[in-house]
Amino acid sequence: MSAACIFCKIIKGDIPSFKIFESDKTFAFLDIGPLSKGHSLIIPKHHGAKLHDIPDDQLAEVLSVTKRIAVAQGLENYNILQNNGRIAHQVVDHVHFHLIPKPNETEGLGVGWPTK
Ligand code: IU
Repeated sequence: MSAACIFCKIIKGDIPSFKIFESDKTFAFLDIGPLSKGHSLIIPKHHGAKLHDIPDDQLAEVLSVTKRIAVAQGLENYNILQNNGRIAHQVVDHVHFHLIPKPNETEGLGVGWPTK
C-alpha cells in the first residue's frame, strides 16, 4: 500500500468506488470515466506503478478475474488495456487493467486508439 496512491485508497475504502470484485490479492471496480458502459478496472492489491513491479501470482489472478468479469458481463467484443508510463498514456501509477466493452463500432476504444 502507498499512502499517496488513489487506487490504494479505493482498495482500503477510504475513497468510494462501485466495487465489482474483491479477493485478498485483487480488486475490481467501475471506471469513473467509462469509455463504454461497464468499463471496469481490475487491479492487484500490491502497490506498483508498472507491470514489471507486480509479482507474478498477483498478475495471474488479475488476468483470471478480468476474464471472469468479461464472462459475467456476457461480453462478446471487448478490449483489455494496460498502460505503462506517461508516454503510453498512464495517468494513475498503480497497475490497472482496463476491461472495455465494445458493444458496437462507436462505443469503447475508437479507431484512433488510444483515445486518452
Ligand atoms: P490510465 O491507464 O492510467 O490512463 O487510466 C486511468 C483510469 O483510471 C482512467 O480511465 C480513469 O477514468 C480511471 N480513474 C478512476 O476510475 N477513478 C479515479 O479516481 C481516477 C481515475 I484519479
